[in-house]
Amino acid sequence: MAFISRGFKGKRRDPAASSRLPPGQYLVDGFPVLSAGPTPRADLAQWTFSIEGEVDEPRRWTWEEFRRLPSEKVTVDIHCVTKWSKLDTSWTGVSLDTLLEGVETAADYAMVFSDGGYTTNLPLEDLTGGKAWIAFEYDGRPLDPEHGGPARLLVPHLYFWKSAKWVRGIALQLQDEPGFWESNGYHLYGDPWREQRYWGD
Ligand SMILES: Nc1nc2c(c(=O)[nH]1)N[C@H]1C(S)=C(S)[C@@H](COP(=O)(O)O)O[C@H]1N2
Ligand SMILES: [Mo]
Repeated sequence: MAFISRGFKGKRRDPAASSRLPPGQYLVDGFPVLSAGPTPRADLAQWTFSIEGEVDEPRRWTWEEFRRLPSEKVTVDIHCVTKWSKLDTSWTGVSLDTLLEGVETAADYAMVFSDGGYTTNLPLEDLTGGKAWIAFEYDGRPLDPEHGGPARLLVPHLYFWKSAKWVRGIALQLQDEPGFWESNGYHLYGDPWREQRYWGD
């Protein structure tokens, strides 16, 4: 063959990356900020994380207590319902398995709540089994307030609106109820691989 290979320029489709992209998603450079309201400024001296609702005894950690819990570094792909995805994002956080250890509950659902009033719902089993963290570092640095600092939920197997920023706790519930975006047309569950973006998807 006499053709000279010039290599590819411009947009290249990396097959390994595209197999990791759920339907309808594209890769984004940078890290977009999507917030439904202003960025709350947490006072760490007042900050607590709670597990409440249908529990034998509510649990509550101060920031110091929370930071003394064992944490993990995780590298995960994230997928926003507005169609951007980011591969291999790296976080440090406390596994929900650690926070829920020993909690006795009849609940099957969780309502996650945040400073500023944001809420999001998910089945309790989507928070356990190594699938969810309360993250406090991104790329080895304290989480930026715009991205949910001091701490946010990270539940990467669901659309990123489930990863509540400025998280303050979880209410365990016997029944599923819509949170903020779920009450405004977003899917109750939000699996990106099944493209569950909106009601009826
Ligand atoms: N408290 C709170 N958490 C939130 C949101 C929000 O508006 N408030 N937006 C959600 C949505 S729609 C997305 S896509 C991600 C965006 O996170 P980022 O701003 O770090 O990219 O946060 C989710 N968590
Ligand atoms: Mo989103």
